Amino acid sequence: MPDIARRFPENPLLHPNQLIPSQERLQIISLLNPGVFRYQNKTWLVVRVAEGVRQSEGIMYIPRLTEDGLTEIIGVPLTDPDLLATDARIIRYKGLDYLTTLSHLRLMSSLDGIHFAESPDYPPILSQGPLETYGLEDCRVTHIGPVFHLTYTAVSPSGVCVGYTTTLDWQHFSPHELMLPPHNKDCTLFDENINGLYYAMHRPSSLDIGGNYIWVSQSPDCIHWGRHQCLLKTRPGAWDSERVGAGAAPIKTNKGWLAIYHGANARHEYCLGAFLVDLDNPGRLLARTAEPIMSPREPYELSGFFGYVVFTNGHVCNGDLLTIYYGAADEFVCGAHFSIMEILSHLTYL
Ligand code: MAN
Repeated sequence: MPDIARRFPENPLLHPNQLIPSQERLQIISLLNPGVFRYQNKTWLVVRVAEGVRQSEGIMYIPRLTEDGLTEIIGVPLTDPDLLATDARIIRYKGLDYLTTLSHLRLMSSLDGIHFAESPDYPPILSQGPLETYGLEDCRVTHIGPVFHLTYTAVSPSGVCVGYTTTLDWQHFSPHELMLPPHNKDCTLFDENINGLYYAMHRPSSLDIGGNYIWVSQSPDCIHWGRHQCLLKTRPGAWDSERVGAGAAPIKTNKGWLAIYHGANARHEYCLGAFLVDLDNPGRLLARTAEPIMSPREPYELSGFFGYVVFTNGHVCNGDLLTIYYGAADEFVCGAHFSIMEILSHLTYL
């Protein structure tokens, strides 16, 4: 498959063993899928820290939170006939779905965009309330005026939905809100209002008729979302045949808003592609890449917690240079450069 990414020679930038678990009884399984922003002349990552319980012989442990934020660990014998564990990420037990890991978000910053460190001045972002008891994942950060908007995946027994919070200083956050109900994830705001309205891309899922498509919606206040339009669908037989989901805030170019997205096929292989929407009407799709612009090929992308995955939800732009940060094999954080002009040249217009 084609690949126009220039990967950082320093990859992976972050390994799970580089940070300390949030509690002694947990271990960090993966550092992945960071949201990205610039603040105080530094590049910052909102890293997803996925933690699990060290497995002991014959027992599978499932971590989750109570509604009061306390960690609870369920132990299930591997021989239990009610246990269905065929995916490294999700298990079904007694008819209910659980995640094998529990994620929270941590801030890490860097002067050079390569070496990232945590600071005690910036506390982790932890689950709040009943809709986040299976954790917070895959945060997108959009900077509009003085406000940083965070849209992330909030998981609980009630489903997978889009959570939302804002901050001005990364030390104080507004109470977490439910932005879009289940099943919905991969939500990013546009970093400019268009015709006086906020715009967001997101990915609701339909189980039977329909599928895992990217939708675009608008809002007068970033609370009430409507005028929903289906924007980008999966393509049968292609690399993005099963699901598509938006990355970080689309990039404004003179040709339109350029969005980087992930697509997966039936084998759960995740690649990145790009599409372009109209500057004045983001519900109008103009062009899309036929082939991926980046596909898993390095050892750290091909094998890990969940292999054959490149997944991005954060980037920074500097002129023509696009730097994406991405999760590799759902275990490591990596970086890659692209030329925006080169991505544009790979688009096929509709
Ligand atoms: C889903 C999400 C992501 C993850 C990919 C690949 O889209 O859970 O967090 O990176 O799958 O496993």
